[in-house]
Amino acid sequence: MLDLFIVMVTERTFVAIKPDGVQRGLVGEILGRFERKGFKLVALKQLTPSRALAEEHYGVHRERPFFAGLVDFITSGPVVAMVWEGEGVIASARKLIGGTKPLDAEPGTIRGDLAINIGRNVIHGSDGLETAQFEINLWFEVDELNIWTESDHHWRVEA
Ligand code: DAT
Ligand code: MG
Repeated sequence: MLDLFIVMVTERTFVAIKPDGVQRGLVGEILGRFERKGFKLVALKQLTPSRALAEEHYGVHRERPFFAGLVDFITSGPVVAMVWEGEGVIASARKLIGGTKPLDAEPGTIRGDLAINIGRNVIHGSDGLETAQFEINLWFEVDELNIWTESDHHWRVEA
């Protein structure tokens, strides 16, 4: 008999706490905001990115004047890389994160509350569906992504 399992994968996004966030002891604060919102954590690891990984991750910015400094910064120490899952998680994570320039980011957002400088803005989040898929594949192996259901799932998401 053939058992056929169809796994419905809801939207996922890639989020990374940058070296400044890790050095400043903000990992718990930042993780907590995504947890409290109700999104599901499906992958988490700490690593110091290689230059190759950083350059690929920020490839769209390769020609920008800040690119070299950005790669130096992101490879300077441990990063906490995550995948969060849930309906609308890509756009919602960007809202939780706030604008790129922390001084312009709204209070209540991660960057608005926890950062000052554009080059030290504590967190990265994918900016769209294709970017999210690209970045998840770049930072994680398939077997690092956990398929699970929160015990209180029905209290978060209407059945
Ligand atoms: P975001 O991280 O909000 O998606 P982005 O993709 O435009 O922003 O840029 C990637 C990162 O590069 C950003 O988080 C911080 C850095 N960066 C962007 N613009 C910069 C600038 N003008 N000077 C220095 N760093 C900059
Ligand atoms: Mg970006």
